[in-house]
Amino acid sequence: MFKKLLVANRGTIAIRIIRACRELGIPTVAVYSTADKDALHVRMADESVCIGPPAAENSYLNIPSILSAATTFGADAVHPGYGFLSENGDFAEACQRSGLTFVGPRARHIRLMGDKPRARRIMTRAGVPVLPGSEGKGVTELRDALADGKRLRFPVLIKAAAGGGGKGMRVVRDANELSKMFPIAQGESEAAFGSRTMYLEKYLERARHVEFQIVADSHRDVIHLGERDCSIQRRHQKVIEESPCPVLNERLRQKMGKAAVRAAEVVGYSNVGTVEFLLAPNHEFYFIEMNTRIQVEHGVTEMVTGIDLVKESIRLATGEPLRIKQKQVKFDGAAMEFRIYAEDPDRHLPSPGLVTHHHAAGGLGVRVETALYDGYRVPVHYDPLVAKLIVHGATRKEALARARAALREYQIDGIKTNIPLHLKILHDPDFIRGEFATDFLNRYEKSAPAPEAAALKAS
Ligand code: MV4
Repeated sequence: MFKKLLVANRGTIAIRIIRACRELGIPTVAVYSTADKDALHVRMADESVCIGPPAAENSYLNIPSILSAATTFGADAVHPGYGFLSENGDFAEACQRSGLTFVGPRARHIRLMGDKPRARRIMTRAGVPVLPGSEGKGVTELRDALADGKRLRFPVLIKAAAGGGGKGMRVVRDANELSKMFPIAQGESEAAFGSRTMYLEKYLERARHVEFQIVADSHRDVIHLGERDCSIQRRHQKVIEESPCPVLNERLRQKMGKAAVRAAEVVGYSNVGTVEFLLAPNHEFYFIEMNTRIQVEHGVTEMVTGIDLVKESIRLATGEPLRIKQKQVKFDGAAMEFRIYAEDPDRHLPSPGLVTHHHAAGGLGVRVETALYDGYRVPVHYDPLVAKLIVHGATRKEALARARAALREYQIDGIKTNIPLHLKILHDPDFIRGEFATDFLNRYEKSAPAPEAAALKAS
């Protein structure tokens, strides 16, 4: 086992990794920016080191700074968590070159899955269904994009070849819109990822976003731990995730699970990962991308399987083989995660500042992952995710009841959060029935009236 692990992250995931290391008996080193000197992950780790100023580019994304912290403190492993350097192939490679084990897949697999057109190509060849879209290496010229748009028939989505998670994504409904939006999307992709290469995909309306958790060892053994429905998103930021997906039957779960395992197997993937699919209303499903990291919503899968994914990621990084077979994976009940963001819900703006009072909800089937405490100041420099409330129940109905009770109990004073939005969603009849798709949250946007309200006006 590792002698010491450096946690190359902050916030909820840094704390989650430190807890896993405690259980495994591995001492931890926290890194922090000057904006995070009072952060909980710094207090919880065995040792800590400042790696730079607040701007992430100079601290949590500063590869030389993090590597020198790891070697100075005698760490032999680095856990990147999610976000920041977690899907940076250069960082994974630099760790190995410095004699550090990167807790995650090999650099090759990070790069491969980071190139979305290449991932689509590999999946097509492996018999994993993908949506009709641009072939080859993607498109950089408008005239090629227009040819693809015509072939695919509108509406289509413009996506960044180096993107992911919906960043820089644009729906276009005709050739005129495509001509206008293509250069804009390219500019955004250039700014965000340093690449002007895009690809087009047929736009699937009213789909559900269903992703499978996979776990793979470095001996080519791969299993899946079921799915998470992540359809409830706002501007490509997930808000609620749940497992099981309310509309999957056992036959479809097995079919999609097999496709997810196949996706990991064909490339020889190792460690934890997520295969994202879109599920159409007619139950056809399509691979959209693979995430080569532990995800924010991993806790949902942990609650239904009882498997600690962070401990697994660390064990797998040592080269340990998988200890369970697919048949031994047991799914118990239903779990949901509610992401609590420090944000002003009306104005859609982050709401950083001083937390004057924090009381986390508790009780049977209630789990809270947070970096908040009384008197903590939420910095302006990073992602506004401040807590994750995860509930588990024997049934989805029980999980919903626990979520309502827990969200009423949860108190965060001093900053604004989206807890009121969660409580509204928890009373939405379609959400309660499990009948929702990726467009669900539009009805909670000020600009778009709820379908019922629109229907009333029309009548
Ligand atoms: C799509 C799609 C429909 N058609 N691709 C968003 C996140 C990224 N991983 C992929 N995403 C989507 N890709 C095609 N071809 C729908 C989504 C999508 C979505 C789109 C609009 C509003 C909310 C959404 C939530 C989840 C997925």
